[in-house]
Amino acid sequence: MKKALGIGVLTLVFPVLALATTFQGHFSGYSAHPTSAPGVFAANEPFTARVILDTTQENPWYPFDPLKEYTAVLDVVVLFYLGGFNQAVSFKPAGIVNIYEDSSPDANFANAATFTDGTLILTGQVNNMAGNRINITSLPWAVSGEITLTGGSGFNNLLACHAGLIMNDFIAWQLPNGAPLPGIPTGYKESYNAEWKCEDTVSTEASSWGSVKGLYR
Ligand SMILES: [Ca+2]
Repeated sequence: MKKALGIGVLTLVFPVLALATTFQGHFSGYSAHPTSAPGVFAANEPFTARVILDTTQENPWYPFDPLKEYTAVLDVVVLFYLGGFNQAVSFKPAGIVNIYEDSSPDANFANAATFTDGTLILTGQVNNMAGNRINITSLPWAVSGEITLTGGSGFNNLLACHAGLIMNDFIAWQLPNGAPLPGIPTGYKESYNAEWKCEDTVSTEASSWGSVKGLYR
């Protein structure tokens, strides 16, 4: 009876370990594009988002040090924009994401250089970035895309997502009454909320319980 019970427990534990885990990185900040109005885009217009890592991360794909600052700069160019009720935007291939680790936190939206100082820990190429929106007041753009991680001094420290990150982002600029979203710094058009994640399978052979638990801290 005891042996049978032991096998039963093992079969309960292993399917859980084999499930895919979602590893996350959440950043927030603001986006800028030189010519078009907030929430509107124009073909060939450059689009830049500067974002800061949120301090609390669940299942992070990188061993973020809570004492340091992590900033990301997204640089893409608009390929296509469609206005109207069902709005769409797409961005040209081979956009750029750079992520910096700074031991002296100084991120300031009034000074772009504070987003690129420190160590360039991850570089990535952005492809298939596109957004859609139903033109109802206050609804944000929902943006998807793929970041292929290509290098950076921290590439070998990645906990997961070596193959890349899926973008699940939002661009917002209006309150529900149509008033401009408060707090958008001078020189920026919208707030930019970035959720860059991947699904990775936790190996039952390569992971000890300690390392698996560590991923959830
Ligand atoms: Ca900085």
